[in-house]
Amino acid sequence: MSRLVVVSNRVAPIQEGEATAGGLAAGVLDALKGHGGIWFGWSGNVTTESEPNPARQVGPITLFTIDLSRQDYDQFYRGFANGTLWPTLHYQIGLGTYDRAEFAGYKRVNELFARSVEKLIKPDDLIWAHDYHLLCFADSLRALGVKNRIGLFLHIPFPGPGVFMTIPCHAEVIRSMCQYDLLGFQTEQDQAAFLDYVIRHAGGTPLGDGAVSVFDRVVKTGVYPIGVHVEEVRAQAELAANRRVATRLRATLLDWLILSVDRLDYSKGLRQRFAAYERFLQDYPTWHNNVTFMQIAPPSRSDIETYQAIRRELEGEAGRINGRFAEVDWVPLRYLNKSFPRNVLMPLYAEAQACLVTPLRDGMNLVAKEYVAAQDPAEPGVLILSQFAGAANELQAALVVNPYDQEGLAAAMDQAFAMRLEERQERHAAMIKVMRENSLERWRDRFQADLLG
Ligand code: ADQ
Repeated sequence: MSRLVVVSNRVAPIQEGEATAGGLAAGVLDALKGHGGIWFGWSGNVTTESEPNPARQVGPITLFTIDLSRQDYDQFYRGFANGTLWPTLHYQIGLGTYDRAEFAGYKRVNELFARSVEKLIKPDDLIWAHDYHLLCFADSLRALGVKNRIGLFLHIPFPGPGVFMTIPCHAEVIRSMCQYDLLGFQTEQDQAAFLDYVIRHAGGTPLGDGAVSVFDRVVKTGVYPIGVHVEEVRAQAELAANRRVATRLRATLLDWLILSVDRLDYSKGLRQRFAAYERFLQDYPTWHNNVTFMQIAPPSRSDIETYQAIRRELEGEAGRINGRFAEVDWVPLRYLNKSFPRNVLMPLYAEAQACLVTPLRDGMNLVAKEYVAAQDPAEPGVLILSQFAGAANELQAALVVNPYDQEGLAAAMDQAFAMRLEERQERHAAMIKVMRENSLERWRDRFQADLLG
């Protein structure tokens, strides 16, 4: 069995004995716990030190981190990764910016990662990189003569060539991506979009089964929808010790709770969701005094202007909507700019009769899966899910909506509250079945097997 070397922008702050973290971290940790291995990434610190930090051992996993300089952070992280790639890969081309110096900084940090990782690896190690921060990482490793199998899993969407080509250096990025042996995507749509670019615009020849011959090498692609630990989520949701906050919440509520949980990000469709809730309150007054919409959205990437703008706007909108509809004894919208630990969050999911997950685009969206997994199968709530979340491919038994359609979303909220128990149970059972099949274990095992093969 080859040793696994995981490389991601950040290394999760793991401690032995603590509850497992979300998505990426949980999957990676499982993979590393089994046979041991290395996890490498940025420490999250911006310093003037160029020395790597001391290695840290957590069980069989060795964690290696480096710091970034201010210039690296600005050009790589705030710049090309989150100012160019993130918006464009989420189809938000109007929000994308481009700067040649930032792309140079992005490549420089990918090279820095490669030089650091090269010192740690043995010839038969399997190298598994994650996400849009590392599109040029395999290219940098190859330049150092590394011959290992190297794979990348992209957690976010990959758009069609028409959108991707708005990034001025698109051809160079694609050429670099093709230095990976395996590129994993969340959905068939993302895989097809990538192959479309490579075949029609980079001279690639399809070899069948997702493989393509391009730039004098063979690149495999595959679809690996990321999942959650279904039983673990339900157990966390039910555990009495975890339920204190949920019980307090329930005591302050009227009958119906709609919950949303997101990082505060423009791709998550919060602005459109607030507008749809206002529409719901306007068009369905029978629910007045009986319903609460609770949006949990801790700020993220708050030193980037587009993120400051969405935060300002939502604060204004929350106040305005409450001002328009609230009564002395009823506040229709609760907006919380804070994060909750998972053991508190899972019982909150279980408390909500409906969950609104309405991103404008999302690679997968694990909140949708966690919400379903947290429900009591005898009395499940209803998931209202954007057709543009990767999760919609699997969770077809959700109420699938178009996040741009305010009236449609408002009607879905009404439908969710009015839905008979039997229908809720049927929809829930169908979603749990797919989620058990596409488990986190399966995601990890299939990717690793394909990278090895
Ligand atoms: P994210 O964009 O961060 O992830 P998502 O998958 O919804 O989005 O969430 C990841 C984890 O963060 C979940 O486990 C969730 O519980 C947790 N989380 C989110 N908001 C939270 C909050 N307000 N408080 C506490 N915890 C919160 C990226 C991609 C997704 C993809 C994942 C995994 O953008 O499309 O599903 O990676 O591949």
